[in-house]
Amino acid sequence: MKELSGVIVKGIGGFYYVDTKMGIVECRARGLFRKKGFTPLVGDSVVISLDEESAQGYVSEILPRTSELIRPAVSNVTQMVVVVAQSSPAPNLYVLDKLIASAEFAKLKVVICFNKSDLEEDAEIIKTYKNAGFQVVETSAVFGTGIEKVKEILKDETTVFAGNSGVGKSSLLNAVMGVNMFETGVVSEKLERGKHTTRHSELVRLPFGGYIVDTPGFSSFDVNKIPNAELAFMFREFESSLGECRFLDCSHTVEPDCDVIRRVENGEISKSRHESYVQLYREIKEANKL
Ligand SMILES: Nc1nc2c(ncn2[C@@H]2O[C@H](COP(=O)(O)OP(=O)(O)OP(=O)(O)O)[C@@H](O)[C@H]2O)c(=O)[nH]1
Ligand SMILES: [Mg+2]
Ligand SMILES: [Zn+2]
Repeated sequence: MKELSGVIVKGIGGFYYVDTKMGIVECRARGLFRKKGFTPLVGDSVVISLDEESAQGYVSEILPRTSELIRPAVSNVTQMVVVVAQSSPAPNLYVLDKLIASAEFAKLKVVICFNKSDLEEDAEIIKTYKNAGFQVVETSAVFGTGIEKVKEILKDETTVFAGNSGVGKSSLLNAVMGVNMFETGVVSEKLERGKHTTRHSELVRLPFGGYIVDTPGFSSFDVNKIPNAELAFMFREFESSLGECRFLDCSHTVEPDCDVIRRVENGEISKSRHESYVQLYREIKEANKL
C-alpha cells in the first residue's frame, strides 16, 4: 500500500476520483466515514492508500475543510467569479448582488466578470462595482479579450463560476482551457441535448494551477441562511456606516438618520446596490417566517 495525497475531483456511485501527483486514482471511501455520517465531498483534500497492483485506492483521511458550499456540494472553494453580460441578457443587478452577498457570506474572494464586452456596454454598472470595492474584469469570450487576466485570477484558486443562464460562463471556461469542453449555446438546445448528461459537480484542473468547479446550471445560492442582522456586512461598501446610524438595531432599509441611507442620498453608495439590499432583506425576512 502506498500513501498519496490528493484532491477529490469527482464522486459518482460510491467512487471518488482523486487527483494525485500520479494522476487520477479511482477510490472507495473507508466504511468508517459512512458510519460516522461523514461523507467525502468533491473538493476535499484527502490522503489515500493505493494498492499498486489493482490500482484501486481508498480514501483514508479527509483534511479539514476551509469552506463548504451546499449547492453545489463542494468543499474548499476559495473564490467566486460572478459573470454578468454587458447585454443579451441585460444585467440583472438583483441576481448579481444576491450572488455577491452569498459569496461574501461564504467568505469567498469575489471577482465580477463583465462578459460580452464586444456588445454594447454599460460603463455606469462597471463603475458602480469598482467604486464599491470589487475586483472587476471585462471579457469577450468570443474574441478572447481579457482571457489572460481571467487566467491570472484563477491561478492556484478553486473557483466557482456563477451568473444567469446565457451570460457566457461555459464560453469563458472554454476560452480559459483552450478547448471546447463545456457545452455552450441557447437554453432550449441545451435542454434537448443535455437530457442524459450527468448533474454532479466536478472539479477541472487548470493547466496553470488551480481548479474550476463545473456545475451544470448553477446560478444561485441559497441565501436565506444569512441572518438579516448580518446582511449589511455582506455589502462591503456599507461597512463604514455600520454603528453610525441613530438606532443601534437599524435595518438600513427605511429608518430616519440611517447612515447607509444618508450615503445613498449623497451618491457615495449606489442606489441599485441599496435597492438590492432592501429586496434581499425582505426576502430573507419572508423566508424565515415560514
Ligand atoms: N457576443 C458574445 N457572445 C457570447 C460571449 N460569450 C458567450 N457568448 C454567447 O452567449 C451564449 C451563451 O453562452 P454560454 O457560455 O452557453 O452561457 P452560460 O453562462 O454557460 O449559460 P448556462 O450554461 O445556461 O448557465 C452563447 O451563444 C455564446 O456563444 C461574448 O463574449 N460575446
Ligand atoms: Mg453553461
Ligand atoms: Zn442604518
